[in-house]
Amino acid sequence: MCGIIGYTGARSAVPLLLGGLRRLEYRGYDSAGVAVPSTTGGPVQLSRCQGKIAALEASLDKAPLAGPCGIGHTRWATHGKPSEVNAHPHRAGDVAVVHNGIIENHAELRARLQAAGSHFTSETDTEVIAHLVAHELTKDSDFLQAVVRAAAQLEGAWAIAAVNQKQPDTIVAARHSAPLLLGLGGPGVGEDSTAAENFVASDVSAILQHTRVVVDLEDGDLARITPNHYEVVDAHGKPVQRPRRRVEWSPAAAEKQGFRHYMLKEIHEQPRAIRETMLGAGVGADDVRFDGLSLDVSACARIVMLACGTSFHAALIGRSLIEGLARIPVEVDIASEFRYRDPIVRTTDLALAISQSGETADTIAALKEAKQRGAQTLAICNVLGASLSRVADQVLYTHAGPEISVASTKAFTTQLTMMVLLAIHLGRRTGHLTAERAKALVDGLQDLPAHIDNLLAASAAIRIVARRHQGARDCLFLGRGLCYPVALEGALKLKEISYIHAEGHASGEMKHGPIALVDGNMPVVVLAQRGPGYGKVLSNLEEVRARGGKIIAVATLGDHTIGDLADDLILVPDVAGELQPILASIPLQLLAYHFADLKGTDVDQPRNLAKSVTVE
Ligand code: HGA
Repeated sequence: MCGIIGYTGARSAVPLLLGGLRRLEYRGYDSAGVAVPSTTGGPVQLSRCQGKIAALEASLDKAPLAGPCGIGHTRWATHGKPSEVNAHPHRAGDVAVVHNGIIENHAELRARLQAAGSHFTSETDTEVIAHLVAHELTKDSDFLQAVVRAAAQLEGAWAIAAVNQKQPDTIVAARHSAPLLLGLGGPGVGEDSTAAENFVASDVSAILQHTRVVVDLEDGDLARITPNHYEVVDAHGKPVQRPRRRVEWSPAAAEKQGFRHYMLKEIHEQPRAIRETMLGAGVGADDVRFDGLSLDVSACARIVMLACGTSFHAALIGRSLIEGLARIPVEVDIASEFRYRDPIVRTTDLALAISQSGETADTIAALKEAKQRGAQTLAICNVLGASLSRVADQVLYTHAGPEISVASTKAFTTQLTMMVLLAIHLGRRTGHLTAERAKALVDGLQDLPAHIDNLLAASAAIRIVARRHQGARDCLFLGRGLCYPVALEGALKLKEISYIHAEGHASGEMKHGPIALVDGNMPVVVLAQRGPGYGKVLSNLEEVRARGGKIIAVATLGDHTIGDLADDLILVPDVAGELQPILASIPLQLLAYHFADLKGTDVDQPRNLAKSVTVE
């Protein structure tokens, strides 16, 4: 959510901080700011703005801040409205702090600090951190240990970066239930450094241009960086060793590469991304091995899937796939609900958490809960080394590459691909999936990238459909069976980026309520793939038509019946039922994209949203 970057070295900090913040802006974008220790004495210099990074850049153009060390932040407000005074960094005494997360005991800390004479200027929970550190520095000038003592008083979640005017080349960072890593620069290590330098960031994409060598902080860790040195300590201030890691994602993968929006680029990356998912899984002729995965399938009585948002929709599809192909019972839970309903978890359960970023706070908390109650744990995520991978016993990576657009596309279809692969893997081991059927599915998977390329070629035609319904204020999405969650996801995508009110329903549920909404102004997107239930979908279409609704049908190539019932028709190649959700998702992504683009919304950074929801 909020993005954090810090730099200390020989170069001017502000351009590096702004470059990093631009790459992080997708995480949160209601305000931004930087803090740079002064090179001429005086307090740490601040520049903060409400709105996007462009506003901060404009303000820094007018009033530049000089110095070779600094911290920057792009905010997604949780405590206090988006405004300049609530924007980070927050300053107290010699200290300035940026923070991602929520300090749950901020009210009592604020009261205590105010009683001791601290003067607060913002409504945020974050400001207490700055005052606590400043207060601790009055007892002992060791900056790192002051943050250790301050952090020990916090409850909640935080990734923090702090600077101190008294040690102007030093940044202290702390991580507790929110992502943070160090980036190591300097000659021979960094991508472009000629002198000693180091970084801290909430997301590797912020620093990838400058270094690929990172140190992942563990929960509870704190770190001190100077241009020449870094050290990591645990929550008690005792030194700990954390390994270095080389990041293989190229900076180009996080650029728009000529596409108008990241979302459009990521939609077009799906053929490649799905190939990568399969390569990573070890797909054989009639089996999927997942080298390194060891699940005792015979001991697994049930799978409990935990996820939020788009990943939750992938989980719903995964449930049908695994139950269908492996005959293992599966339950799906919204991660944010799971731990608050005193769930029944047994040691024979496998808890499977799904999250693109692997940083989704609700999903991490739910998986921890399941683990604590004795379940085996497995995670599916996209980002290597993410927090979820450290909570789960085992991890499957989707290898979709960086997803920058807030609205998820390639992360979803690669999750669906992973669900098919996992269902094949499990089905072969429970003995319910024959080699012949597995081979047909594997062959079908191999054909998907080419099918998706063909669907992407229909983007212009889908734009025409979106243009025809451009005035719509509401939209209904209907699907059956495996395509019911696709309808949910289609509706989510449309509302996220176009702000058109959209609802997804199981087709059979329409007559139990949603049909009351249907009129001549209401486009109804119907997933009408051939297969079981097709006849019933046709009946649903008739019901919509009878009420004057406008039908956009997503149907199977070669279907000559449906054209007479639909106002607009989008055809999808005929593939095995298990693979239909992947293909059916593509036109819905394009439809949402074109609706939003025609309306002129901020497609990649839709209002009120942020990528990677690291607060509960
Ligand atoms: N609680 C802080 C930081 C918000 C955050 O981490 N969002 O993801 C604030 O409201 O400023």
